[in-house]
Amino acid sequence: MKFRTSSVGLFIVFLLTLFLLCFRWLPLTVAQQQPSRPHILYIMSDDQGWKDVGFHGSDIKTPNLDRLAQSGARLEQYYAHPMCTPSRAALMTGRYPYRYGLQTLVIPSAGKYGLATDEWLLPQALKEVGYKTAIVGKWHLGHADRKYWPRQRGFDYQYGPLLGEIDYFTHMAHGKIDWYRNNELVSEEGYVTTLLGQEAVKLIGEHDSKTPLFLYLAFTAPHAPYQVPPEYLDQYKNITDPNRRAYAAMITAMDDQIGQVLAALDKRGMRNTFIFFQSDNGGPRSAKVTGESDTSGGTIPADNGPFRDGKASLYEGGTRVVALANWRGHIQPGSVINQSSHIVDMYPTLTSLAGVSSEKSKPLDGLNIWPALSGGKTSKRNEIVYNVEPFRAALRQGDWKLVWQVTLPPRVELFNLAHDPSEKTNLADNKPDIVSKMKQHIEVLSHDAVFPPLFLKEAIGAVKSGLLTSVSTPDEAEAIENQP
Ligand SMILES: [Ca+2]
Repeated sequence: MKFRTSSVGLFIVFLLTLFLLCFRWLPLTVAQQQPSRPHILYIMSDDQGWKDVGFHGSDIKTPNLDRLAQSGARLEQYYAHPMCTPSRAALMTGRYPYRYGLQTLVIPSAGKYGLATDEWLLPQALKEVGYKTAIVGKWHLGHADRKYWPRQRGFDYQYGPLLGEIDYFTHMAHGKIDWYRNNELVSEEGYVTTLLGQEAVKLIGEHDSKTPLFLYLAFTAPHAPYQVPPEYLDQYKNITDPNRRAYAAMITAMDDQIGQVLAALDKRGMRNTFIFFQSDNGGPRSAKVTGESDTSGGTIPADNGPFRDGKASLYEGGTRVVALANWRGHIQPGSVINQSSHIVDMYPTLTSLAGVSSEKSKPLDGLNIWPALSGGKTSKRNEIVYNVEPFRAALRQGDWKLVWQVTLPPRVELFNLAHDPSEKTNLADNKPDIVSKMKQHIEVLSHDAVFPPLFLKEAIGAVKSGLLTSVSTPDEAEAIENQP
């Protein structure tokens, strides 16, 4: 009996110890895995080259971005899509753009389509759990119908342009002002980059810091046209090429505004802010893709460092973009993340940090990369889908990357990115098994792609209405021939 009593006592002590251990262990685990939800500042630059920041060794001055990188994490294998619209759509949906028809090119200024309204967007998800949501900057996910506008897609507040490219001083595109505040056209004076920074500062200044804030600050810089106030141009007297000089100055002007926004967060005591910065695609390396404005006065200014080609291309120069994450007390200063990640990953990463539990989104392509950002844990991502289009596709699996031009004459390239990040040596003939396996996987993915992409659908419609509804005459042909 005595023996039995002491056994029961020991058992109770064991249970109590276990309980206390669990009690102590649980909150620690929760604190590590699900930190208290932060404010979110998501900064996007437009068409910035991978190398065009101080922390990648550029001569372009970006002291505020450098400071964020030094006190946070650089993501050195971070991918986006090669152009504006698909990248921004991927951020908003957490899903690859081929699933909803935005995989090809960008929404042109005369385009009538937009991001499918049955997608459940990031601001909608964050708003549901109490975030105040604001976009300050470029949208480029549909402008011809209000149903595509940011205020209709989950943003409480909107300021900036809807199109892909505007004049930095007149805020116009093709003779029309493209500058809105909360869906109303506004006529304001000022340089676009400065106006966006000032608006973000004002918004933070007026924000109740007890309410979590999601601020999507989407600069148009340094996208063409290469325009900048003289005080920034004066900082680069050493650069003789006019395009590179203005481009460098535009990036420094943006960095200045980022500094102002960071100061505003500090002033309001909003230290618990997760900050992410990235370019939406690689810097352009061809005049054909700099935009609609004339950039022939100098060189193509963006520098993608060691990476091949640039904007619009599926090579690394178009898709591997400059990116950093910063969150005081949660991300180790000076971290370098060498695991691959993709812009679709930011949706589940941010919604997880925000504590979103609803499953209103369609099945995500993105994976939560917080474990990799916070503690260097291995990401589950082993595959990057660069794009799936009717005429081309690219896929990365591990270190292998397949670039496939499907149209005749077809071209298949296979690179080992670990040994050949500049994609110089095509190994397709040496590794037919890998090529075959990766091609098969792309074909499987292509069955889920919207066909034709919305750009081509609308372009075909425009061509039909133009070419199939009238008869051209020799006089018209002559007039076209004689056009300046
Ligand atoms: Ca862009």
